[in-house]
Amino acid sequence: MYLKNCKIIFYCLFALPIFSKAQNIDKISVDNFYFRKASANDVKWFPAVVPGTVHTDLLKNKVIEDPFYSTNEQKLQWIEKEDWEYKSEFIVSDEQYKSQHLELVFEGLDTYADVYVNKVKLASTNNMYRTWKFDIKPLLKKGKNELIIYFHSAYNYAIADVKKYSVELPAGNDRGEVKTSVFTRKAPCQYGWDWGPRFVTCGIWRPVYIQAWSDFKINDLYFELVKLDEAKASYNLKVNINSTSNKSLNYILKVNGKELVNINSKAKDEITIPFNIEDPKLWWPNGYGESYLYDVELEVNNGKNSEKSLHKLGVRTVKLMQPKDSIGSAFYFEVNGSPIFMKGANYIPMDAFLPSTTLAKKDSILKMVVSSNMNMLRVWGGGIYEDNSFYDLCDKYGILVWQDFMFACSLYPWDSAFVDNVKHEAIDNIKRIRNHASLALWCGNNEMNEAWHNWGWQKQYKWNASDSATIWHGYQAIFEKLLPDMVSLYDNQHSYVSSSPKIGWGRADSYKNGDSHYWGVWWGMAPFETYKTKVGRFASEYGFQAMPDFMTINRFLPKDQMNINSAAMRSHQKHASGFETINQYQKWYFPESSNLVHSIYLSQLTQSYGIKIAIEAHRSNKPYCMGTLYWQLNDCWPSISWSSIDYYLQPKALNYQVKRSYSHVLICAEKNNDKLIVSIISDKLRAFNGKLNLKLMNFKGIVIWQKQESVDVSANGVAKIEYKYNENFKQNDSASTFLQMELLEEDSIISENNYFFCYPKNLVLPEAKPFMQIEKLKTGEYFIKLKSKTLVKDYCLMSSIKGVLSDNYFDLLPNQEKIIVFKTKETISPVFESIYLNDFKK
Ligand code: BMA
Repeated sequence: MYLKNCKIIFYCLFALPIFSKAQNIDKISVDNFYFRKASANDVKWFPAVVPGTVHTDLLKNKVIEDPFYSTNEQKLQWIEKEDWEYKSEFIVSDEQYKSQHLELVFEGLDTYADVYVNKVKLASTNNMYRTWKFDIKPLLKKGKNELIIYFHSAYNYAIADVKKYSVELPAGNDRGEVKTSVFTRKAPCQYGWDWGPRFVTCGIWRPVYIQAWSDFKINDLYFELVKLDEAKASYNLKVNINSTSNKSLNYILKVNGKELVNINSKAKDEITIPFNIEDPKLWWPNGYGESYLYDVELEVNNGKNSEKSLHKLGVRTVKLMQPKDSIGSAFYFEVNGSPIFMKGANYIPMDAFLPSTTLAKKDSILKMVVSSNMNMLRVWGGGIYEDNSFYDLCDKYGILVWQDFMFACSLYPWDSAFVDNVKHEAIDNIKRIRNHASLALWCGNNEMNEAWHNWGWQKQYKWNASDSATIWHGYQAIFEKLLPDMVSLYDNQHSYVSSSPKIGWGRADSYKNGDSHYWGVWWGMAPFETYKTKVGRFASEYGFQAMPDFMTINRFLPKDQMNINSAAMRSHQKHASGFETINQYQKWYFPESSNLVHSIYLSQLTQSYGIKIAIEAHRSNKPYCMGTLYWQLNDCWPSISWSSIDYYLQPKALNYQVKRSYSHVLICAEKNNDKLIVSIISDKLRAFNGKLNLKLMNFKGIVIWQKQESVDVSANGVAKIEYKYNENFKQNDSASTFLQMELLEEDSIISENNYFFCYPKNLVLPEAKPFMQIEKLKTGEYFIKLKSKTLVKDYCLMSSIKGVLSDNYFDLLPNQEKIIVFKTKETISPVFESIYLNDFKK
């Protein structure tokens, strides 16, 4: 026994190190950066944070005030007109210096950067979306080395490009004196948007490091699913390798720790490794089952050194289906062979200063997305191709991603240098994102096709026929040729559409073919009810603004500017007539507000009321309509916008409503002439029998009419039950009754909703005196128990401290207890204030 143990110890101490292989890549960190304004050479260098931006570095060094506070945005516009320099010293050890290759990698440089190593100019970059790699071995020495990056003012730099074009290219959201944004491959929304500030920043916005390696290196992998059935998933793993020696390499592939492949190859640049996963566990989107991910490890070694590449692989198929039918052409996604109704939102960058978004913040918002019952986000084309961590989280949480290429609402140049730059950008990002289980679709641009046909540009910019032909040819070259070609070359497993939408909302065809952006509500000032008739095949944009939470407003408004007309408030509302539009709709549906808190509350209710109508219309028209993505999920700074979650991740009323409206099974009602139609929309992929409970009651809880029905709901189907309105409901006062709807499956409630017969402002709500009891649990959470003798309409709880409420902006039904859970990290006890519609005078 003793001897045996000795052997084991010997083996562990001595044998393992002898047999294990050394890492083939040594990563040299490049940090300790400093920066300065380039025009003042004698000015001292300030410490910088990389990844970062010049604005956030200036803020950290107290050179500028908080760009998001008050009207500071205006004061900080000088920064974009300056050039900025960053420098770092890094050490290359003797051992590292012996490597055959020393490769400097920038995962992102924003944007026009001259890169110098030991005072020698290495390169000039011109695209923030590209990964830049340079073999710098000949420029390096052992020991201390210097890296300098000189950022040209993106604004000044691109003016020369603007001048080269004989026509003006539209860029309506660009608030610059000269519209340079479309000439620069840089996040369009940095130049200003109708929800965002203008901060044309610069900096090393993604990681930078040096890779020291010899003989071989894995460049990238591609998991190509060849066949999927219940018994197995067959893949071709395409490994792009850089092998500089004549010796063969070993390739060892493990899935969940089990070795599936162990082969030898002398391949120099590419090798295909077929492998099978038996009895595959599928990856499903949120709501449909587990989003299962396999751990895949590819090891490449030459007997001496090894490199390992780790991946999370979701086994699934996702296809965009666009069959023609008697009405037009459908637009839906099939996941693992089943048509899936997409419920989600449009996603914009989470911060005007992109690297400021922490992983924890991304994780938090994606958890909110999951708990809102969403299964899709559209990464909108005016921002960025997100960081890898974003797609990792989407894989983990089962959130499908509709990925736009970064082009929005404008027209772009077509010269060969620009197109070539876009080509490399596309290749970099397709390769980076294609293996994610969450990826569902590539889309060329946001609204550019619609804009070309419907936004009156030809007249506005006075293009003649030949200008128009050239511009349109330029558009086609990128969106109808280059990008689809790159997608089919590097990612043949995902579909591509050239523009979202194909047809603008002003044309009837928009509701018959493909995806649609419906902006008749908001931009067209149409009433919310219009959502019921303007139902497209897939609603990829529609939305309405609301003010953010009071806590958020408190953070960006000075005390003396706490009103809607103050300069500070107006500078955080980027839509020219945003407040006026909110007010107009509010007047149609809700009582008027008399102070700021009420304005916040009512604007949020108005937004949530409108979007509820839209979602119910989209879902009850399934399968004609197969998706609903409202505009917009989030904010990039504290602002008044279309978002449902604000910059500080404070949910608006809409966030709570979406959770209800996106439930896996939705029950809703709709009056149609003399009928009231109750719809049950099921996203379950199996049929079920449900028990429907309907109660018409007054606001004191007296039941006037009730009905129980057994309803068979088909798999992925919609069941509609019609009630004669006159017989059942009309005799009751529509201003003081409502229909409570519940759907049960095997005695548990799977869906509930309330239908009111008139606008909220016309309801005759009794005075409410809800009872509230707060209990602190041992876990640190609070239970808020609420009960009332009368209906409390649109009950909003406002906490004195930061925390998360399990529900808010709900209807508290008469005589029914409701328990809300409040989670907080703070140690002081919360105090809750309440607002509800009953307190507003008609
Ligand atoms: C949509 C988007 C954005 C814009 C939003 C609200 O069409 O694509 O361009 O912010 O409208 O106006």
